[in-house]
Amino acid sequence: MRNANIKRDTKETQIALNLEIDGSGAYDIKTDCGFLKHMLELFARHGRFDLTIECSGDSYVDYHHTVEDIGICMGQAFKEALGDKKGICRYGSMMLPMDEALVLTSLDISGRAFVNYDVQLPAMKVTDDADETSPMKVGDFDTELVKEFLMAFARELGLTLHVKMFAGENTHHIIEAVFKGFARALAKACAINEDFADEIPSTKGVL
Ligand SMILES: [Mn+2]
Repeated sequence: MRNANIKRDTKETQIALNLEIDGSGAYDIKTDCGFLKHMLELFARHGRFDLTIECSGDSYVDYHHTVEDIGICMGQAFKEALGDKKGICRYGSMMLPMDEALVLTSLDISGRAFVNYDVQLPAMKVTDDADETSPMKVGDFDTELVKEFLMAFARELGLTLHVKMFAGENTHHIIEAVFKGFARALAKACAINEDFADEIPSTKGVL
């Protein structure tokens, strides 16, 4: 069984997370960050990971700690569940359309953390006559937190991750394409290749 239980308690967040990589896409996500809950549910469903998360935290500040800390726990859970990574496909890519949005996710469970996040979300002007713009929110969710989530995840797992947006106008669609594509690419990379199920897919002999 490739699974992991992660507990993380800080003054900012309290998280209990349960992951089964070879699952059926069953999920139970408890966090007061509604948009992240929506994204994690479709992550579990599209990756066919079983995922339960209970998170309480300082969301009266904003969702920064909640999003980043869940990213940390997710990365730790995948790392622990994959163990020595024997037999995994290691690489995974997905070009994912979501209506008008089109996002490429390409990744390598390399043991080395690297994130290239090339996603240009629509920005809004701070005021009508201002030149200054600020990133969009989806509901009460700061969209800049998507990158924080992915960076925390990649750092803990040791994941090389490229996310590149090719088209998109609607912020909700674009971010949904990121999470669905990430889930499907990660599921491919985690999958066992039966042709070399006893091998670690690296000339170094270690990942
Ligand atoms: Mn949606």
